Amino acid sequence: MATRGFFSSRKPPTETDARIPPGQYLEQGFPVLSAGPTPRVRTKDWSFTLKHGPRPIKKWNWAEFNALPLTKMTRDIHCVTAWTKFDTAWQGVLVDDILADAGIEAPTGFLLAHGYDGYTTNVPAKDLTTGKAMVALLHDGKPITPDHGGPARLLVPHLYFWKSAKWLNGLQFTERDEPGFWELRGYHIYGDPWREQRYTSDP
Ligand SMILES: Nc1nc2c(c(=O)[nH]1)N[C@H]1C(S)=C(S)[C@@H](COP(=O)(O)O)O[C@H]1N2
Ligand SMILES: [Mo]
Repeated sequence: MATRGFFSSRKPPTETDARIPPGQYLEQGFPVLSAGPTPRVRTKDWSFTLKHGPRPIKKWNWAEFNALPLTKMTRDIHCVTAWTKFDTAWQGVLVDDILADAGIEAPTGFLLAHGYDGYTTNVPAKDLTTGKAMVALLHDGKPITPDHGGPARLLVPHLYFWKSAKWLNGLQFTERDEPGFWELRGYHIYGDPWREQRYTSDP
């Protein structure tokens, strides 16, 4: 057997490695992860409500929501179950544009996202605004399939993917950072994949 140099068994870090957060692997497919059965929401029955606590600020039906400015976002996504998928392509309405249409600025520092399945997840307002997040309506140029959260899902690509609530039907400003479905069951309150914030006890 030939003698190997010190580092020859290790490949030099690549651009690909630099895009994969610690403890993640690169996935080519698009796994489906849902806590329960897939709700089938027809667009004619769909609505989206923006709330401040219990108080509705504004409600949109499908046609009204689709008339808001559409933005494209292509981002890497990171699931806490350890897969990372590169360059996922979405189109939807930036949370900034939803707030602008409602004529408000964030009234509190925190939000809860709500899904038609009863799922909730908390995200700080600063992580949903300034172009960081959208309510996605299209994936790869086509309507989002029901298993991936269609008709509409939240996309918060810089946090673990459990923050990207599927079957979205509302965003609610809350006075405090209130843990959602997975955050109450042991997942981290914030969920930054680059700091590997998987579980409640992670710093
Ligand atoms: N409404 C709702 N949103 C949800 C979930 C869910 O069960 N219900 N699962 C979350 C989890 S844990 C993950 S990893 C992603 C998975 O999205 P995907 O099925 O499109 O990969 O959706 C998140 N959003
Ligand atoms: Mo997940």
